Amino acid sequence: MAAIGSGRPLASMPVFFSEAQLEFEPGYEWALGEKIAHPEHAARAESILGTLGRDPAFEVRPPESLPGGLLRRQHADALITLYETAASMPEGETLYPSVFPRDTRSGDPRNLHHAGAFCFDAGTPLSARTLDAVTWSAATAHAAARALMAGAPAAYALSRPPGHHATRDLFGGYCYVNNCGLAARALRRRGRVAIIDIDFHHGNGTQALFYRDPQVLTVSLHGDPREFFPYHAGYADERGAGRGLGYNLNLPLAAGCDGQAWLRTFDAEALTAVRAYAPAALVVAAGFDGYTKDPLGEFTLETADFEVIGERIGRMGLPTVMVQEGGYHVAHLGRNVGAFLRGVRAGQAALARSLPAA
Ligand code: OKP
Ligand code: ZN
Repeated sequence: MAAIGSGRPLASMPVFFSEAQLEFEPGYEWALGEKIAHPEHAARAESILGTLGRDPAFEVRPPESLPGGLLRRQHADALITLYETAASMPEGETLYPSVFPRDTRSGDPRNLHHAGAFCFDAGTPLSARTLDAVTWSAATAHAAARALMAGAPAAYALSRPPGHHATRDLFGGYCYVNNCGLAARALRRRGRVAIIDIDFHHGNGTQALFYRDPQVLTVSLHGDPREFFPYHAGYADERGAGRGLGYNLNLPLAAGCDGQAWLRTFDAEALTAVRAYAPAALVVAAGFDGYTKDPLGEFTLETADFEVIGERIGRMGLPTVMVQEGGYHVAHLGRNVGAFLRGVRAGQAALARSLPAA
């Protein structure tokens, strides 16, 4: 078998996506007492497919189905059982947990009235379609990691619903299964893995999964959690625990942060930490809600900034899986993702040209 990412930059980058991911629609959520259209809807994936689908630089294909039992190796048995229970909800119905017991051990995952025991926020609904959609979303991340292990230098998982807020036991923040976690776990068999989270929101789920694990470095740049979701995690003093101490890096940034300031922190802190760690592979939690027009995020990143971010990542010269996270300006999401992925390719290609031929 080829070493991970041993290939030259490919004629086309593999993009994984399954139509089943379009079947889940959260519909609405409550924002400070008001019912609003849910930002995490299927049109996001269609926007991305609209850009990548007609660019020969990318090859969109369905992932292989996830190996049985894989979700339960990363997540609590009860969490997955809850999604299975929800699969028999009446078609078209959505359930928003609203009772959150402080003692989460009291939850029965076969009773949907107990869903709040497995959830940490009220904007992340369950329906009959949730299990199928999140399993296929997870499959895209797993397939992208497998593409690297087969020699691809880079691969993109169009994972929707997203994953970086999902912990071992809890769903929330529009996330049900931690897709980046699954990619990192697949790659970890070949060596140390670094995860860089560029979504506007802190990846609290990913942080929690690997908090005690020195084999996976987690780095996140995000809006200051004193002001932004998930509020209860993402502070700079969270640095890992036990043998994992020193292998979690949080870089909170102030609202209004622009591309220049963002990239300064990215280079000086995030990429420096990854370089020092010298991982065998990189996973990027690729959220685009730092975009200046994004309705949720409050940074002022432009489309061109995402291309530069991609290029810097590509120039790291590491086999890289990009896993889709947030990004809610639907009309511009596709072009932001396209710019980012083209940047990664350009960065990897530039590096390959500057190295002596093998
Ligand atoms: C998901 B991802 C209150 C708003 C709650 C949750 C944001 C989840 C973002 N109704 N917002 O990181 O892009
Ligand atoms: Zn986000």
